[in-house]
Amino acid sequence: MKIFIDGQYLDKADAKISVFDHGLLYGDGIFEGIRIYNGRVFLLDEHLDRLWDSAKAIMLNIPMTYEEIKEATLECCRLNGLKDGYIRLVVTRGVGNLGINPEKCPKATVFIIADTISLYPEECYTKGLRVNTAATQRINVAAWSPAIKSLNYLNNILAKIEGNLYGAQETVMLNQDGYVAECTGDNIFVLKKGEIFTPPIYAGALGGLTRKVIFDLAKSIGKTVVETNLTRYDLFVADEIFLTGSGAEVVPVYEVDGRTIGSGHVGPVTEKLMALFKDLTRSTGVEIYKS
Ligand code: PXG
Repeated sequence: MKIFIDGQYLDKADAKISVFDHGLLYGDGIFEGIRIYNGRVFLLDEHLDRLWDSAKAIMLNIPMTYEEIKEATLECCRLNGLKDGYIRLVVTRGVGNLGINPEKCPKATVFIIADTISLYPEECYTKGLRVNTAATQRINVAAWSPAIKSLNYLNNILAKIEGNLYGAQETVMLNQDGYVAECTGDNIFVLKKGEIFTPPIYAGALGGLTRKVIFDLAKSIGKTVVETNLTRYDLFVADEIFLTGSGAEVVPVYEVDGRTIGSGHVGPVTEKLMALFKDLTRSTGVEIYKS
């Protein structure tokens, strides 16, 4: 396996970064998790746009051009012969000293891993997920915005630990006002009486690219997604709930905090959107192997 680090394609055993890298010391950095389907990188430009937005928000200077990162990403896929898989693109603050000051880090570190992906078991898509709500609140948008796809996932991990203790497969996080923000690694959608709802970004969610795709796919079946504050009650009484993310794709939820959602089976709207999403992933994206 070849991994890109700062301009070089290295063997996995040699792909190492410094213990003085602030990405490691402080979680000071940003990343993207990107899927490869059918020889194409799905939503590559959208991921790169979000990477640049995250960089801007944390005043991180990406030491490569957009085109250079795009090409390095595709080259990583080629060198590893991938047709389907997962790309982890990371930009850290770089090597500094043992103080938090980012000004002491002269150059950001860029690395790109392209690998196969271990999917959720098939049962999760046919039956759905059992989900709980964490006591750990989502970070406040005024502290550091969850819209920044930062390397600091401790907030999500604390919620995930609660989910593990509960025996849940995913975990809902609420914001400081008690409204639903998102899950630890996915956005959340609720269907009630034919309408689709999702929390707004300012409730403490990442602006998920899969979330955005769902807005478009919903429109294609004549439905508008309404961005609005949701409470746990709204989840309990939902007809259907599904989660979205590059990793999870579109995955149904059958239970939240012990309450069965709708019929307890995958609902018709979720099923339709799952099928449309699958078609889209197989038919669009940036080609890795141009003939
Ligand atoms: N919220 C959070 C906190 C995330 O980490 C999403 C929402 C969905 O965003 P996208 O743009 O992917 O639709 C994420 C993304 C994994 C994995 O292996 C997780 C994500 C992405 C890729 C892989 O768990 N989460």
